[in-house]
Amino acid sequence: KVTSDKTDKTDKTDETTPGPSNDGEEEKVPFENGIPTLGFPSISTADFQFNIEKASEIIVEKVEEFVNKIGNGRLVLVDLSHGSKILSLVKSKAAKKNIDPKKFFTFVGDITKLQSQGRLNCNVIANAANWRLKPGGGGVNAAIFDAAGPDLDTATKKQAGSLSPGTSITVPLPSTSPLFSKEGVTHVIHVLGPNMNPKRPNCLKDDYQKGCKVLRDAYTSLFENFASIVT
Ligand code: AR6
Repeated sequence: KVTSDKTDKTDKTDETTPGPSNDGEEEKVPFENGIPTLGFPSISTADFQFNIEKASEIIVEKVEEFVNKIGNGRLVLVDLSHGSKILSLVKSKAAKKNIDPKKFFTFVGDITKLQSQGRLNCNVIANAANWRLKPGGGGVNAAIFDAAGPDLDTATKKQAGSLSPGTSITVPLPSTSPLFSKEGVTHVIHVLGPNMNPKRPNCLKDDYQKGCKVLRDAYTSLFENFASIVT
């Protein structure tokens, strides 16, 4: 008798399958939609070359500070791959804190396709922006501006022409943007983190005292802006 008729994929080498990054554990993440949810990338840790160990400490510290100040809202740290170092560092540090796992979790997927590919509705997403708030340039910034279409650039320009490191700005997305209509994203929050990459403007040249302060300010600003949308 053949007993195994399971169609589940157990191949954990599949890097493209979106979902909660519970690596091998039972799925615990609730997929209820309609809950105010911020999907955010790890600010500054790729192109801006910020140390991921230090960044993971700051993310967990700031999540712990804000997770109970956002009503019934949720915070979700997103990255593209199951191999993401920042996701695994944050996951293990958050597990040691008293943080409700329904209100904060990590998620593997493309932040511009969370609903269509990952069944996770984030009504707000954060962007790791550049100081000029310009489309393109690679990373999550290029992905978000591409997915949102020209509406995002127009709406962004109405709010501001530039950002200082450690600050963020909320941009309501017009309903004509595909990111709104296909993914249910109503707001994008652009965040400018500290830059440690000498090839980018305003490099902090390894000054992590300043860098950590700017990254803390960036997450404070992001989570405060999310709180003012949802509470
Ligand atoms: N979905 C989810 N996460 C992503 C995606 C995506 N589509 N794309 C990248 N990430 P980065 P930074 C993750 O480099 O370090 C730009 O050129 C990525 O794996 O986008 O703050 C801007 O114009 C990483 O974990 O942002 C700025 O000049 C995280 O997003 C500069 O890069 C941030 O990576 C900002 O650099």
